[in-house]
Amino acid sequence: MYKQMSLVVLLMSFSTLAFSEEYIVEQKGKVFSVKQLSIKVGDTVSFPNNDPFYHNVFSYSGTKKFDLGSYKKGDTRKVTFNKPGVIEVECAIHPKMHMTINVE
Ligand SMILES: [Cu+2]
Repeated sequence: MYKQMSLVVLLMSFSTLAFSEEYIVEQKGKVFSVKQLSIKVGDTVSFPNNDPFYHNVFSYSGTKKFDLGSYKKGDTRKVTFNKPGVIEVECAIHPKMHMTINVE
């Protein structure tokens, strides 16, 4: 009986983790597929490159600094956001590429 109860507790903690979501922001035609994205703390954003040339997604935002490096068509890199705030996302290769992520 005791063993069954601890199993239930374990399953519940796993299902809490499953609430974090993954979003996709495509890079195509030298733009991000969305200009603005609202997500929750713990969510992940995937940035697939669907252009026939390299992109380099990065952010200088204090809430979440990252640099995914340059990567080619068909590749994707991910970022998990663990703090609330506003994150400006840019591309190091194409200065006009820009989007904002709101982490709540
Ligand atoms: Cu780019």
